[in-house]
Amino acid sequence: MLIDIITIFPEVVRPYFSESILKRARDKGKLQVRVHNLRDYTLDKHKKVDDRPFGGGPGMVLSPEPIFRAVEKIGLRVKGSPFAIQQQNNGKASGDRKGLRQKKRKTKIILLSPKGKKLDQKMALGLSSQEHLILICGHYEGVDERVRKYLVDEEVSIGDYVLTGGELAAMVLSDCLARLIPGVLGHDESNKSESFCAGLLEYPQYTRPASFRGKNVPKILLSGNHQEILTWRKEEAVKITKKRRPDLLK
Ligand code: 6GU
Repeated sequence: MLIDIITIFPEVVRPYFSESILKRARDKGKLQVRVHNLRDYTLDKHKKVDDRPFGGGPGMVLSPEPIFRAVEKIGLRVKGSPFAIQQQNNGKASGDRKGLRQKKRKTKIILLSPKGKKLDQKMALGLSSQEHLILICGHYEGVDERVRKYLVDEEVSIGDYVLTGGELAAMVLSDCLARLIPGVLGHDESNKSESFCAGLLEYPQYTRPASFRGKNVPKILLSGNHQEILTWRKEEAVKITKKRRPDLLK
């Protein structure tokens, strides 16, 4: 999978992909991440990416020009993307790519914003088969509506709260997707969504020592009886899910 991230804070986003499972996914060649500075795509000599809202009101709105230019430029470099095809046909790319509906487009363009559809594991599974994602990090009071209307395929939020920008959301989504790419997780870290406790909150885990400050690990976990341990874990997972997230049991 290739993920292109368009942001005004590339230096905030980049380091996250150099650690842990994200780094491993990249090292294994399963994931490629490119972080682009939106300012590099401005035509304005002051590299201005935003402007005041028409109609008045507080804050600033991200302008359409740099975002369209960034997406077009990134798309052109990817073989099979709608922009590459469009360029072949017309000799130049245009923002009007939504007229060019293909059965299975390689590139999906996602805007991260609190107005989007809420991310969950099901949405992540659907996106994880995509070859190429372009993630646009929204900011300030908003993004010019024409970006939504004429450029973006999907708008995604990571929950019902407001963040300063879409950067954290882009990292959350990328992390969640990377774990779903086959071969990224080792055998020992098998994906919980495939396990016998799929859809449930995780059962309690313990490690050594068996007795810590007088508090003991449940005996069953030390029994060596794998069938009984499995049963216990399932029961515990159901119990905690009932208590904290009854909505997940439906
Ligand atoms: Cl994607 N962006 C912002 N700014 N706030 C959010 C969000 C995204 N998802 C939840 N809150």
